Amino acid sequence: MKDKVIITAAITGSIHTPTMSAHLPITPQEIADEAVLAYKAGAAVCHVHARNPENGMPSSDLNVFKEIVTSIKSRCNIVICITTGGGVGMTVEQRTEPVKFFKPELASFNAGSTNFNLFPVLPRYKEWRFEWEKGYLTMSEDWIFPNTFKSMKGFCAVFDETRTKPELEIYDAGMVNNIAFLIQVGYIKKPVYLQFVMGVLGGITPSPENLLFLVDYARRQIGDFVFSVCVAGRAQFPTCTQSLLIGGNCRVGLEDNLYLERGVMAKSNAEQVAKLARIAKELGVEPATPDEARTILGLKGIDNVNY
Ligand code: KMH
Ligand code: ZN
Repeated sequence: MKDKVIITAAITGSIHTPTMSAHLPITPQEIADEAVLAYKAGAAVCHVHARNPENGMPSSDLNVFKEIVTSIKSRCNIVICITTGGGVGMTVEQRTEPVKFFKPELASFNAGSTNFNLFPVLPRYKEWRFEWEKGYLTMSEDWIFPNTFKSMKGFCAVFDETRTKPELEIYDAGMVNNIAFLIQVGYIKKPVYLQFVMGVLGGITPSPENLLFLVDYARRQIGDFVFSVCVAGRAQFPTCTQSLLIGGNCRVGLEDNLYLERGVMAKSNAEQVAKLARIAKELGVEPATPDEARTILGLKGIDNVNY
């Protein structure tokens, strides 16, 4: 175990839709407020997606991103990690644009293509708050989340140019191999930061054995790295706790899990961050500050971003 844990709060994402929780932040103001509250609860990093303020649909609009990141930066020094995963149906260009423009310290980098399926939740809802939601979730049944080697090469060029550290999102074991290859050919430089993403239908399921396997496999393929775990669904807290025990970091947030505990919806990202911080402290692990996270991850610093 390490004595510090980097807690990331993934604030709103693009998996959940407004009907699913009244607490899902939608407007730039709501997203920024949630990030600041998550910081106060112990998060060192916030992972940021944007949504159309009118209807909550995932968006790649630079003006919306700008409102979010400038508002967060004006109030706290949390590390901002901008998504390049975007949302279902977005092009690679739309996904890259916010990193090109804002040059953040950290951004997600999806380490391979996968079936990214959201459709199994459809039968749970009879009525929708906004018209687009049902079609968006239905469309995912035929969606391959595209991260070909050609597009990953493109992402690497953008990350290099902007000196943005990639948070390498790994949905399944083969993606470890993709990263090892990108390191070998010089597109990605070590030391790397890995985010094991578990529980997406199309990727690996969360279990203690699977997390141990991924970490061990990555050690054999890549050598040393810093890692974190995020889980879609109810295994989020147990798997994050396992990550604490084996020296990893943790990502929580409404992006991937709308609940605080079984049957109890989270009212905010901060509630989830506070719960994880509590568990960590009980185990003798302190939440890292944003500046400590910058040192652990080797980030370029908040003075070198473009927002
Ligand atoms: N919500 C995760 C399952 C990204 O933003 O690049 C996927 C994700 C991808 O966070
Ligand atoms: Zn995301």
